Amino acid sequence: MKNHYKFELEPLPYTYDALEPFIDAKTMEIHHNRHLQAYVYNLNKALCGYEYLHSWSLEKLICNADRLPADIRQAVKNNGGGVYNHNFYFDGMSCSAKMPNGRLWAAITKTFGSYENFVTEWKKQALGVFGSGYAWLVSNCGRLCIMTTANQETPLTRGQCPIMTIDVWEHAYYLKHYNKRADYIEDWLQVINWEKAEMNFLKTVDRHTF
Ligand code: MN3
Repeated sequence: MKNHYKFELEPLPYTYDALEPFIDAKTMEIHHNRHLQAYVYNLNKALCGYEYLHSWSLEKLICNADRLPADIRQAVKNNGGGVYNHNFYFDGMSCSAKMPNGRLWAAITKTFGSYENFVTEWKKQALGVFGSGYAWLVSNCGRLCIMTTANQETPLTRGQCPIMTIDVWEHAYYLKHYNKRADYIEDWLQVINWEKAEMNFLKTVDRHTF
């Protein structure tokens, strides 16, 4: 994946209909091919006149937004966050979701008491996002917690390492689930890419404990 200017629309690792019946093909197509495409386009548009920023990674742009020229700062925050968050969200789903049994699973059951408790807390947080945003499972030095971000803010700017995320902007579910975010969250729980989440978790554990 190209991780600096000129940013590109990263193809999904599955087809648009792969997550049926939980997430419908039309929602996936519009979400990826229009919403994410617009974030990519607008991020490039903001950066195009600033050659010295063309080698900066997406993470560097997001984490150093305060160092950016004032006239593009908000556009890079919004659209850079939009690209980062959507890539994370799309990569974090799978049509062949297997229940986990690795170190993340052990950490989840240890932190929350049980998988059921984790799901209860996850639903509460994802439902509680007022307006548009995301719920995240994050790791801080290997310690798990669930957090939310508004609009296109990322956990990176709060020093948290993301493990998995659910996009709760209405465009992520409105065509199929209408206003019923709880039903969408329930369906999303069926398509978590646990292998990817495990990989993300191991990266944060390795970084801090070895
Ligand atoms: Mn979205």
